[in-house]
Amino acid sequence: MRTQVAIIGAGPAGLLLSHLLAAGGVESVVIETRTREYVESRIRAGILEHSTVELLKDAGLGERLLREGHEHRGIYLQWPSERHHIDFQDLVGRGVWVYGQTEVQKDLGRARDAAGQQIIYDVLDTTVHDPADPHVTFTVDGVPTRLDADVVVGCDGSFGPTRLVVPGKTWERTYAYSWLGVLADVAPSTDELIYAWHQDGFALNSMRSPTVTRLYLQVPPDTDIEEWSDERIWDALATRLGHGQDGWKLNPGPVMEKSVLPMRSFVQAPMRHGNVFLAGDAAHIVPPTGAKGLNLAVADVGLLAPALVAMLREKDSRPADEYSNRALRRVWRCTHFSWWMTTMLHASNDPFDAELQLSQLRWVASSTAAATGLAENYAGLPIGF
Ligand code: FAS
Ligand code: PHB
Repeated sequence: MRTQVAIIGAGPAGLLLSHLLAAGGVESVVIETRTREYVESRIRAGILEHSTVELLKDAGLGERLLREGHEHRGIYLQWPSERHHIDFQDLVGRGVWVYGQTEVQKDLGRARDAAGQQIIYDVLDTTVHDPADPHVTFTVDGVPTRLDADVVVGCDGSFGPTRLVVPGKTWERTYAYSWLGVLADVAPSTDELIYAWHQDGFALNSMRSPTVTRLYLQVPPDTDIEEWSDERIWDALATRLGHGQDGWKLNPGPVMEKSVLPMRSFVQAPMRHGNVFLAGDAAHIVPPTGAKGLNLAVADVGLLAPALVAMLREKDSRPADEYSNRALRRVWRCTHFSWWMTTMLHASNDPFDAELQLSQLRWVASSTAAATGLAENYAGLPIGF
């Protein structure tokens, strides 16, 4: 098999890259180790930055998003007996959209089907060879297969193989806690997201639709989900989110899914070696507190797709040569912001930390300058920042 761009991974980065390359007249083949059903059913991100929505709209992928998604002006920051709205629209003139990654994934899959995109699911033993003149080998239906390409892009997520053929430096930070994520079949108890600091631990009240709520609890990193009954989950959420405070009530409901998510920061640089590139979680991981993971993947692809079109169609390699440095500027900005939100909001056992966190929260809630800093990072900096 031969193509211009071999894309490893059919997550949002991989499918969006194939979509934007095709729009630029560049052919690709996508290979994916899981089934399509599995990829589309993974419950992950829920918040799209303004620039992500603009890019998806410009790529012809915004119709259902604009119809079924919900635009939010901002978020609430909360700590015991206080809740403050941070209005991104007022502060920086843009908000964010609530639209689940599962829906983005389905929209991308349908668009690629309509375009006749070749996506090979259920592959095994993916290996990238010869970064200078790359090809990919893998097994599908028991048949060893070779895919030759001008370029290989690793969109293979946090544990994919492509990163291993891109030499460079890595940075990693793990956190002393994880998130317990809950999907509940109940109307959200709030109009916009509530990020709550509490001495028992952080809690987040997010959502997916007018009838489905998404919630998270800070838990110890080695938490066994079996230790958390639905009742215990709802009790902890009610305590941390301020149920009964100023008349506000948390509506409990049937839990449809619950899982424990690890928290870590990871960056690999550079994001290119020869004609092998990295995009999305393959190159960087952020703790989800800043709602940056999916948006960073989109931003990488928003830079890489035109660079590869220039390289392969116009024989202009300058944008591809600049890709890694330009992408990493945003990666580090989002890595810092995700670390800042995480360390500001997650309880530790250190009373000094607690005072620092509460002071920072009071400052952000009362200072336009501080709130604007949060707003411009959360709502998202322009692609190519
Ligand atoms: P993805 O991981 O989505 O896709 C990579 C794809 O490559 C996968 O489909 C994988 O099966 C495939 N692959 C891996 N190895 C392969 C191989 N050897 N051969 C072929 N294919 C291979 N972000 C948020 O903003 N908010 C959240 O709440 C949030 N929650 C998350 C929860 C979990 C459990 C995880 C893991 C991530 C979460 N994220 C969240 C981050 C997430 O949304 C990612 O940022 C986003 O999926 C990145 O997209 P991709 O880079 O496409 O990586
Ligand atoms: C989500 O809805 O899944 C979500 C929202 C905001 C975050 C993390 C996750 O910071």
